[in-house]
Amino acid sequence: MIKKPVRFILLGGFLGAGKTTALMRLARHYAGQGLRVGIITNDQAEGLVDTLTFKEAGYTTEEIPSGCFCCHFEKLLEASGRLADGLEPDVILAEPVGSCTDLVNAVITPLKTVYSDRFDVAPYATLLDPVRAQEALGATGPMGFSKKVTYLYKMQQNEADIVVVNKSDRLDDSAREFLRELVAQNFPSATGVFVSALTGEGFDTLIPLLDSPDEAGRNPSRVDYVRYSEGEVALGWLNARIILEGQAPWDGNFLIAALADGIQSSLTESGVVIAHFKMRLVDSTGTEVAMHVTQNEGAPDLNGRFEAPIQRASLVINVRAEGRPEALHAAVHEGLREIGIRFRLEWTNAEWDAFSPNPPIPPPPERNTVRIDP
Ligand SMILES: Nc1nc2c(ncn2[C@@H]2O[C@H](COP(=O)(O)OP(=O)(O)OP(=O)(O)O)[C@@H](O)[C@H]2O)c(=O)[nH]1
Ligand SMILES: [Mg+2]
Repeated sequence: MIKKPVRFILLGGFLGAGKTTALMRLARHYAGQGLRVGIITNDQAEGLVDTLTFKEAGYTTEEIPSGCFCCHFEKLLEASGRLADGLEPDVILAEPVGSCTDLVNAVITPLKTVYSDRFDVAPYATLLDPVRAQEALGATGPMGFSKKVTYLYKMQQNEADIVVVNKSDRLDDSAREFLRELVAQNFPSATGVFVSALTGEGFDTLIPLLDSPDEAGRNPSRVDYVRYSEGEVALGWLNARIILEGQAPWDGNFLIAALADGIQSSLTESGVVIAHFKMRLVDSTGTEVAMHVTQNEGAPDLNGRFEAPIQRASLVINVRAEGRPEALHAAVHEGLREIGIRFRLEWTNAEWDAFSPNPPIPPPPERNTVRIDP
């Protein structure tokens, strides 16, 4: 039997812009329409918090670790092939790693041309965090990224068919108007939309755009790979998995907030610019609290609550930031040392990985003409 091409929706945007939150909302929408939804996640590292989020919500999820979709195009084909063989999805929702750009040339164009029998590619949308956008596009912000990372950031939106300003629940009318102008001036070829992945506002506008038969990837950009590499390697990644064990029970809600604050302060003191710092603390009953920070200043975003004191828990820490991996390592280590003393607990079984992403590789020209069927 000949299979119908699967609708392929890639949702890009910088680290912490809200891709996972928005994709969860889109997944619920399409599943609610009776469609089968498959998810593909992507990161420079393995064992992603995002993959767990999608799997726990019950979605069949494939993870492509250790590099971006652009550099792992074959793995993207393989992952969608596995979804097609098992789940036979109607829609694939894909989240590229938030430090990746040139997705139109490297992924969307080959999928919609060479593999049009397998994929029906949706217009390409990227998400923006409003605070980050104002910093990166030069409007405000003393604690913004360097020019190197800002180049990467701008190129991410430059190639989008739809630029989506997310987190609009935090915007008043004047901020909204300001951002509307900023997006229109900087990315005139894209359609601008405001949404809140948290509340659902604006999805009644975004979804018809994603579902429209408009051509995907109408704004391919000419990415300077020297500058793109400089931007990517200026970033640092840290992943840690740790067991925390106390001499006496402790308050997990208090601990995760204190640890977030300690690490955020240490990162800031060492001049590291936070892109996305996330943690998950899970107690022995399986209760968990997730924490996200997407700026150097401001309170962490905490989801979930422990109702009882904890004696033993597992902790996952992911930091993505502009800074050297050693500085990320030192800040996280210091944060853990402080809570160790304060809560009288020990941390063991630590698995650490701190690194800068590998420089990206331009897509080979034959990707747009020669088919590979892994
Ligand atoms: N206020 C508000 N917060 C949001 C919204 N969407 C996402 N967030 C928060 O922003 C933070 C980052 O969201 P994610 O969905 O994990 O962002 P991401 O783009 O997937 O991040 P990476 O995978 O690290 O690149 C979390 O604290 C979310 O709860 C929104 O519409 N409004
Ligand atoms: Mg994510």
